[in-house]
Amino acid sequence: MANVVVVGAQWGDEGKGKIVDWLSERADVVARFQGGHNAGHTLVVDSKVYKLHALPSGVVRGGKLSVIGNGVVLDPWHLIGEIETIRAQGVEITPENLMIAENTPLILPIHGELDRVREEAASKGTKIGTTGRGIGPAYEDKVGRRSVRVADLADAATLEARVDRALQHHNPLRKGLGFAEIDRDELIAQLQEIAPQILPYAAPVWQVLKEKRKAGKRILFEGAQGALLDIDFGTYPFVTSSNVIAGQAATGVGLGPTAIDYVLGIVKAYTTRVGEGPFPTELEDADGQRLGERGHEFGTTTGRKRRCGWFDAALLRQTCATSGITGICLTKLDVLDGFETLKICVAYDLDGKRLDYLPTAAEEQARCVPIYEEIDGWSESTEGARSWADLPANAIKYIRRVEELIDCPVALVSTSPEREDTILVT
Ligand code: 2SA
Ligand code: MG
Repeated sequence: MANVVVVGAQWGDEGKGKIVDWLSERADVVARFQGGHNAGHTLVVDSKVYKLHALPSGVVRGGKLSVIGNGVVLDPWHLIGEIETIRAQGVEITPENLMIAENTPLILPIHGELDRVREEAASKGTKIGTTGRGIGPAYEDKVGRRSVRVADLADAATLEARVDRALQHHNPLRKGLGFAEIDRDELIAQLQEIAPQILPYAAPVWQVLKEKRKAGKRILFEGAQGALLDIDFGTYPFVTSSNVIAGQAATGVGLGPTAIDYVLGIVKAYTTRVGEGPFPTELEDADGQRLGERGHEFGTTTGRKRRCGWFDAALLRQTCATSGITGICLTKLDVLDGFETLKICVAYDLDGKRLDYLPTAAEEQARCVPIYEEIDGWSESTEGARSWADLPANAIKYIRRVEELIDCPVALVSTSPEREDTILVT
């Protein structure tokens, strides 16, 4: 398979890092196409743990080109810090193996501040539960045509003009919030100081990828967050500020949709969500606690506890459609080991009417009651299973039922964070 997009098909944290790493062995280029350092991808390679936020997972493997595409919002100070951390773990990062699209918008300190202030001021019901990394405000500036982009760092006059434009918006906004105005010269000086560390990685990514394709090289598109956090198709407004779904892979690096050959959806065998917003199958009982404990469900970026619940096939049918998912990888199956009975949400009850999808209106979403199907669990351990034959019969039944309900084939099953503990379903 030539060019593969990996997307989270739930609310993120489905275990994309491991699968991207596993697939990157066969790829020449690994590209991030949306989000920023709100992502948290944990990789375990030869028992060494790498926690990546802004860097594509390909960096930890030698001989790959890692790309940060224009669909990403980039905090240059964070990136340099992350590069230093990963370098200290023995990984080589150079302008030969890392490229940043010149048209990538930057996350500035004002964005992080605004993000956190808004969250603190919000009350229950309006709070989003963001990562506080400035992602939303940075995307607002991109769409508002007032971003400072990577290429602007190269020319003093352009940089000044861009900063002035951004501050024309931000300073009055800050005043309204009771904050001190941003000193333009200070911000320009900060950007000029970081510029020489960022610019060596800047490249016309769209052109580089065009040439790579011509040369028959394989591109792996690494999604962050999950399809239900998509700005258009997620549980709006409790979403992130980028398009997360697979179509963004093309726009987010500068290739056309015809460059995508396969979309792999990463799906946890149950459901988790970090942050606020609707979650129909959420469990606030001992079962939910058990999923969280056994699954080590804490955010990689913020350490926040993730909310846990049963598998929701109705939501999956939706994300398989909006991302055009070709096949799924089912992860963390072992967390379900030992449950006597498992539940799968197959549809919702809305005022006595059966719905096989989650309605768009927030107020209707809140009234949806999951309709569950019960399925027998298994007592055996599936942790570390590497073939179909290693799985208990009931675990196979569970996987097959999931496949049937979401109407999408299961291509891979992951049974531990170790890359070898993966079952290729043929
Ligand atoms: P933001 O910061 O503006 O993108 O937040 C908006 C919503 O998107 C959710 N979001 C995430 N959900 C799961 N995982 C994410 N990444 C980190 C991780 C999260 C962490 O991989 O563990 O460490 O807390 C991620 N990034 C954004 C967020 O919770 C809001 O609901
Ligand atoms: Mg994560």
